[in-house]
Amino acid sequence: MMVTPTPADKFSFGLWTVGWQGRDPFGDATRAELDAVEAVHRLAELGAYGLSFHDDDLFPFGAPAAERGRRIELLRKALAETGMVVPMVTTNLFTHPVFKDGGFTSNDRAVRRFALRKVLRNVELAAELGARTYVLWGGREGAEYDSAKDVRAALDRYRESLNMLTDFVRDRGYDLRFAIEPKPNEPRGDILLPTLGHALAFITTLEHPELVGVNPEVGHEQMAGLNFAHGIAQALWQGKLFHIDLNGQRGIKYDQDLVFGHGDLMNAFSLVDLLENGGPNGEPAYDGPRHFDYKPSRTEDMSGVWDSAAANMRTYLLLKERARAFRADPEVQQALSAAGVGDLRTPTLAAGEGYADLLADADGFDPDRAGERGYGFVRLNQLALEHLLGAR
Ligand code: GLO
Ligand code: NI
Ligand code: NI
Ligand code: NI
Repeated sequence: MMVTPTPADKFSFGLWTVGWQGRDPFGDATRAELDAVEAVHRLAELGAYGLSFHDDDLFPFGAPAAERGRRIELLRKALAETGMVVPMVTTNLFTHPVFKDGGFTSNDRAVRRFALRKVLRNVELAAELGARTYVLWGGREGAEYDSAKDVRAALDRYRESLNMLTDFVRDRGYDLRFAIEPKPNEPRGDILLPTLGHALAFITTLEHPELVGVNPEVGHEQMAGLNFAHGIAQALWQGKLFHIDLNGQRGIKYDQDLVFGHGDLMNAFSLVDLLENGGPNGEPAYDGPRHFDYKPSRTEDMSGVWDSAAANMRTYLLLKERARAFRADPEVQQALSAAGVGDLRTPTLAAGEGYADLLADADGFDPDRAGERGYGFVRLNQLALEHLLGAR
């Protein structure tokens, strides 16, 4: 079984994940600061291929140009030494108090202009480092009180910012696309563009929708009680899965950011099956980074941090292997066929058939008989579960 990650698996990590010091609303940091250069080396040794970061993960907020440049050079050197790449970059528009009412959608216009400048500068850096995706997580874009935010005006401002960003990459000729990361709440009481579906609908209103997709996160959709694998299927169907944040979440509660699979394991299995086997002919349906956005629990010391980083990749590869075995099992193929799963690919109407033909079609369909059909979905799901458990 191949559970040793290699760069070909395209695993990437946020610098803020392994670098999380364990500070939460109730407790202080439980771990020391992690140096970016060390993170690159350790992740490379574990078999990852990429590192992503927020501007402020790499250099402190408001760092003078020289300090910013020095930190970037250190990162470049670590990348060159390890062969690691930077597939995605993002902006911190949430930590500094200036963003307490949001960045792009703050009620304060000067804050909005500052936020946009912060993003533009960092997009420049992303392009220089060869990133292909720029993620926008608007954690502070929202409200606690309905009367405090004009949601339609906020969406106008959100759109205005996105339109400027797509103009910027077009003018500069950057090979970079944007990915919106939805989240229903936390840190704001309610966040704008709370789910995948809201984000996909919003994107259709932009000037350059082709340059904007989504970066869905397992835990975020599950915080809204939604089926993550279904959401990913729709994002793929709309050609909008530009990036993905993998982690684990147990039910509708705060954002847990557990290791991938340490939450809804059955849904994680379906997700990996979809990503790896969901192409039209059973090939992968997604070829971007397998990016982990998790938090090593604050109970862990540094060796626990690296164990947890490795655990994400190992779980993914184990699920990939289990999904392969599931697809290769003749009994599964038979159960899929009995369940009519493949039949859904047949168009409902024949070629050239219109409503008049359909209405005239008395094909002797008997709804009562059709209503007696057993679909065998439970048997199929049990086969999936047994493959997942390694029982088959
Ligand atoms: C928080 C988000 C956050 C984003 C990151 C990338 O819940 O998941 O970690 O993924 O800021 O933009
Ligand atoms: Ni998150
Ligand atoms: Ni999360
Ligand atoms: Ni995320």
